[in-house]
Amino acid sequence: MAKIIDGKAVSAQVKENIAKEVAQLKEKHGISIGLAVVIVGNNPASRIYVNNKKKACEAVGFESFEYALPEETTQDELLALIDKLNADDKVDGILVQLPLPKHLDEKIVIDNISPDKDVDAFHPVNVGKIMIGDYSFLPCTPAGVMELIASTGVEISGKECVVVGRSNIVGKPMSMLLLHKSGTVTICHSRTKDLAAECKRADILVAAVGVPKLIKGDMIKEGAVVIDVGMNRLEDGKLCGDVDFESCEKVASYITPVPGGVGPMTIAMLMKNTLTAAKKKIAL
Ligand code: L34
Repeated sequence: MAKIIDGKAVSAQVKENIAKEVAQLKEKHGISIGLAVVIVGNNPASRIYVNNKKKACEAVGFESFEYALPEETTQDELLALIDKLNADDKVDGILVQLPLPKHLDEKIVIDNISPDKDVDAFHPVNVGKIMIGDYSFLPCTPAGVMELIASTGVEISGKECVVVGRSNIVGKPMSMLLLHKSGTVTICHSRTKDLAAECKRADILVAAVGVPKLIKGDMIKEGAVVIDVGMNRLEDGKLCGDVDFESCEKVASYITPVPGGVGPMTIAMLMKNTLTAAKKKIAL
């Protein structure tokens, strides 16, 4: 039976360390650190995630500024808000919760966030830095996954790492972080010919495709580390990952649950990036 990786516990530890540093910065430099969180429309899942981010800000000692905009907000209105936040000294980090309503262009919105305040690391400048291993800002979800793998003590170097999913926010940056730790990385996606065969080779498997319970126990290698980034809401309202937990926990050595796995780590890494942004501002 696999050991369960406790994302809540690991994230609590990360946040505790951040809180200590924030308290010191306040004392020594008298600064306060702020995160602006922008949410457009009424996506109930986004609302939960944004609330969790605000709670985390409070826990580590950041100020959070919420901008909850109506569904019918125009692109120009949203860009005007971002300009204002880019120029606001109280705001160290800017997060625009995705997905945005369909009439808004996510790419243009992200391009307009100042790269120095881009605590999601979604801006092309920061994405480029990730490619070359310069982590000014960590991509939150992949960085959280790396912390969870580190918590198991399993070495990445030389291991077969399989990432299922090729999104810009998870799959691609995830693959880069594993590569930088000298894993042998395979990226699988919807056109992959034999997904089961690819997964079966993985010492470390990261599932981030958004297909409920896609990865079954008979698709994974005995003793694999299995990380589930999936956050699917079933019709009964229950959350479910991309990994079929019941069958996989019998085969894996370590496995993350959903909820309580990667989600809380994404938020902890967002806090870390916001602290990084604030420290850069005062050139620490
Ligand atoms: N801009 N948009 C931007 N940045 C992000 O980093 C995100 N993401 C994804 C969606 N859109 C984004 C998040 O914040 C996914 N995501 C996220 C964050 C937190 C949690 C899940 C997804 C989370 O807190 N998960 C809890 C369960 C929450 C629940 O009950 O629904 C968990 O334990 O996994």
